[in-house]
Amino acid sequence: MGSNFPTSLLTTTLRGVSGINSQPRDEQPAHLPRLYDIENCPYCRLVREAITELDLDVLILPCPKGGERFRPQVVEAGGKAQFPYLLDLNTGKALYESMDIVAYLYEEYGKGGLPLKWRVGPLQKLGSSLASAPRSTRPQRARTGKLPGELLELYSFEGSPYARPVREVLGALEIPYILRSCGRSDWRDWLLPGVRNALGIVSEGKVANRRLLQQEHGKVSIPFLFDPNTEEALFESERIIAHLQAHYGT
Ligand SMILES: N[C@@H](CCC(=O)N[C@@H](CS)C(=O)NCC(=O)O)C(=O)O
Repeated sequence: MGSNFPTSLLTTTLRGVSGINSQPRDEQPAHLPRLYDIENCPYCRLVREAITELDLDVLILPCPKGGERFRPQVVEAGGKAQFPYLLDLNTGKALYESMDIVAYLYEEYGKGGLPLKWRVGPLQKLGSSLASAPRSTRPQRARTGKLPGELLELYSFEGSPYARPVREVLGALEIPYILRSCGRSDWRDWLLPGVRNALGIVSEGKVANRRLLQQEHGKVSIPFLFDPNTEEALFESERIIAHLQAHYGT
């Protein structure tokens, strides 16, 4: 992935374990919470980190600069173009402000209250802004692509340096997608897929989406894309990006 990977890894490293570890959940909410999101926005990143930590599946509606597909929905619903914006049809709640959204998600879907680190909002925002810098040279403006008939499903976790470039492409093309959370909850989850393979270790972690990948597709490797429109199931970020460009690119 050329120059793409090192800066993505740097962004991940600068956030430590944030957006990597998960508290596995037994079931998902009835409706997917909707996140109007900008991939490279440091405030949206914080919300996506909490989404990984809470092991939540959500619907991502990309709103890149210059985007016309979903941005108007936010202005109409909330009165201004500010991101992140969360709309939760399970409770009817609609929120701006990253820290308010994180606190809401923990209150509604968390198990033990808001973790200490999330109580120091300004520090998190500063850390996330620094971590966003290495990716600031990536194209971030909308290049609106074709709208898939059925929603794509991306298996990802916020800290994955391989999943980030895929999310950036989906974001720029303004392609909505179901984000299937695949954070880590077990030491085996930390081994790279090739190492697990070589050692004969099967990843039987507690995160449901990881288990599903293992059971249905024979391995856990992030990112993974399922495209119901072409019925393709794809591992490997470069293959996924090529698929997106070929089918939905402009
Ligand atoms: N205090 C807000 C700041 C949100 C914010 O400034 N987001 C930027 C994107 S990083 C934004 O909405 N910019 C307007 C735009 O993109 O049109 C929060 O923490 O959520």
